[in-house]
Amino acid sequence: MTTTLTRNQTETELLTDRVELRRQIETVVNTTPVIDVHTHVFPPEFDEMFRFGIDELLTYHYLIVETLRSSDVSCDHFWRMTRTEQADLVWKSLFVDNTPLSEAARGIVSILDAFGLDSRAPNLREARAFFGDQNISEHVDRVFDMACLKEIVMTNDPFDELETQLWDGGANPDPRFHASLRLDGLLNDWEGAARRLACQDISVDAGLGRVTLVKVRNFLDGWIERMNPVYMAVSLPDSFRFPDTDARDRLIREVVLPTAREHSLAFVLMVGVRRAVNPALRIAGDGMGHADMSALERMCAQNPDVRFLATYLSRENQHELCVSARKFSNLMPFGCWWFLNNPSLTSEITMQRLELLGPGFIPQHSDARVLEHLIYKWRHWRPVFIESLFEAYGRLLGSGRAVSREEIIRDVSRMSSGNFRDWVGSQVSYTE
Ligand code: FIX
Ligand code: ZN
Repeated sequence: MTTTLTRNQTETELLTDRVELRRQIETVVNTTPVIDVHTHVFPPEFDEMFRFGIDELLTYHYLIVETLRSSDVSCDHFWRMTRTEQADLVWKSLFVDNTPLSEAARGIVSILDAFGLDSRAPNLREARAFFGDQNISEHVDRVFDMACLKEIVMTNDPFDELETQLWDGGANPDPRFHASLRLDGLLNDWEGAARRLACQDISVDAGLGRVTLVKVRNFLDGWIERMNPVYMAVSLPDSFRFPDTDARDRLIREVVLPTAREHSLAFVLMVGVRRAVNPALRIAGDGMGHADMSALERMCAQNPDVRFLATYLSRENQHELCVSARKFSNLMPFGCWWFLNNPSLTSEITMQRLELLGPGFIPQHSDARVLEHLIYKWRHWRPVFIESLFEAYGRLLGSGRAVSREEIIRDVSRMSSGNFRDWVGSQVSYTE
């Protein structure tokens, strides 16, 4: 049941019935295309960096750790196996010998189900044949459709040799794939960066003298020109401080922030990762820790003319991040990162953000590494978003204000793409 009210001479259908309210939220969320603001997915033009299909999906680092916990295979042995053997082992351990209850394992079930493939199959024959038969460009379109995605942001590392070759060769990615300039190599390992810069005939001094700072700045300017990124980004440890006394601090202060300001590029901070807690697990070996939010607050306070996007890995930082965002209008919280991307936590975090920030945040990003991850990450997210919005609009109704379908569309569009577009500028499109 809906009530019609005439307000400012506009007819607005107010959703006063909870069943109808829920139905409208579901329809809007399930049909509003999203901009995925942080992924590790690349388009087919990026050759080997374009990852798709069942073997890539099963050798996702989330599933590798789960496999090594439930089989007798050692890390060393696992890394000596071919990718096909690794995928077979993951399949047997997590999907045949066990029930795929974890979020990452359920993700594979959702992907297989989306393509009509059997998640109870005793081996990967059928799935391999299916993915092997796909026309790649049609497959990419289909995945974007299935995930209801409009555009995505890649993670582009200017120190990655393969990637450098692609950009040097005039890479021209599918316009749905936006670049982002990832600065981990520069900011988290200055000694290594100095060596890699030297290999590119950019000689720098370890002490970060004035000439070196200019060279690093030129390096970033060059990459911005080549990649046309939508933002610059870095992942940071839980021990991150600002100000600090290390090379990272000087590089952020004297190179990155001026670059952000002059190119009008947002700076993305992903905080709380403890890299290589278990080095034997390689890419799967990172952990997490609770970070000091006052570092970000100081950065926002000292740089009111720079726009920051931030995500924190620890559950304990989520409430603080909301409070910081209330204090700094140049700070946009985004996504439920990595170990947080499980329904129990995404639902808690999203509710907390709605309560403290209204629609002024970017609720989710996928962090997908393999094309078809986009399907499960977004399909698992939408029911959580629907529940959270139903709770929030339902409470509003209880307080005496019903919303209209148009208002739901406005809010969902804002959170799905509008907030990001406002932050990074018109390079990305607006979802209406
Ligand atoms: O630093 C990052 O961008 C992280 O998201 C990744 O490095 C991490 O391995 C990941 O895939 C998390 O989802
Ligand atoms: Zn990531």
